[in-house]
Amino acid sequence: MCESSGEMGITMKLSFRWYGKEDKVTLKNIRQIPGMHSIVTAVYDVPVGEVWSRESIGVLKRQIEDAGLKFEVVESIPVHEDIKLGKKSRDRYIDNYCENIRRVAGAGVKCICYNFMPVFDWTRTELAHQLPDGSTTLAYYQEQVDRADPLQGDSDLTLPGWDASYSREELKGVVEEYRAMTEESLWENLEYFIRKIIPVARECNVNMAIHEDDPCWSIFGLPRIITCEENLDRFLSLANVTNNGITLCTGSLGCSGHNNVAKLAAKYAAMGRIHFVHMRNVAVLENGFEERAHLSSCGTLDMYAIMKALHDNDFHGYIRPDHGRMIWGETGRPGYGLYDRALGATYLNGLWEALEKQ
Ligand SMILES: [Mn+2]
Repeated sequence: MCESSGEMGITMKLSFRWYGKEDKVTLKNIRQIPGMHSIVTAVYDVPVGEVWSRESIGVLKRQIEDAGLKFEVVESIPVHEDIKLGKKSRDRYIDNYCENIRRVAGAGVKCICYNFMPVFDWTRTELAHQLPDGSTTLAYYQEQVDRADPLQGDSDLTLPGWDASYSREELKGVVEEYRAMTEESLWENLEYFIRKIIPVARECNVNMAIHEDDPCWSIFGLPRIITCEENLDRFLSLANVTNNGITLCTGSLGCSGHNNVAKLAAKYAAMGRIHFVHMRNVAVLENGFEERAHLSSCGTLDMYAIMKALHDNDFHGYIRPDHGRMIWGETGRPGYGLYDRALGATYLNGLWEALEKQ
């Protein structure tokens, strides 16, 4: 029986995203990945902005603990668009958000991942781009994004990751609202939100961990602000307390050649402000990027250097393999199959063990 890495003292806690009992990847599967500590999941049965029922939270906790794993990370509690847009109705949604923090903290959750991206969340143009080895992966090609501009009337294209609950007209409406907004006003709305939620997180002993914008540049002229070192510094200074931290997503930051991810990992880990890490390798291309296998030589990122930066700066938060390719004939949710993410987890274990022992 191998020990979970999380039980061996102050070290990283290996985790794995699970989409609930509808997920083709089962808790049993996940439990058999060596060193697995905790499950990363969320309540999916209520609309964005509403309060999660204690019952649904309790069911998740029970399922996960019955499988021998811990329920300590939520990804994510999504932020309602009215909060990002700074509408009058935001106060109600922020109250709900605070209540969700209290409720998941009450169930033992220690870390909450969220993002502040206008409308589109993560953006890719292909979900099953074939790599030379026959595996398929998620990819982003700028020329395809340019063709899918939601405000171009003659374009019927949509992109994966778009919120399907919006009609085309609604999507146009909300995109126009954001286009009328500057980056500075998005910052103001983020600060307003942070000032309300961080005191609650402190009371509840929960670490909030904002996820960088994915990819870390503006899409369709919409403002995006969690994109680079300068902006991460600014974000952390909005509330200069441990509970106001980040999810370091190597793929989101690393798809832009401007970000030195290992350097950022060292800096923010040393400050004690990285609570959660998404480890993913990407190949940075002239016209975008492709997600790749975790191994450093498969992409642009030096995964060893990033893990070393975390290790050498006493990182002891949660870490999970981020998206995986589809391999060995597996089908399912793009990026979230079992096999390649499990290979990724094992690779991360190997890097960490070597760092511990050297
Ligand atoms: Mn991520």
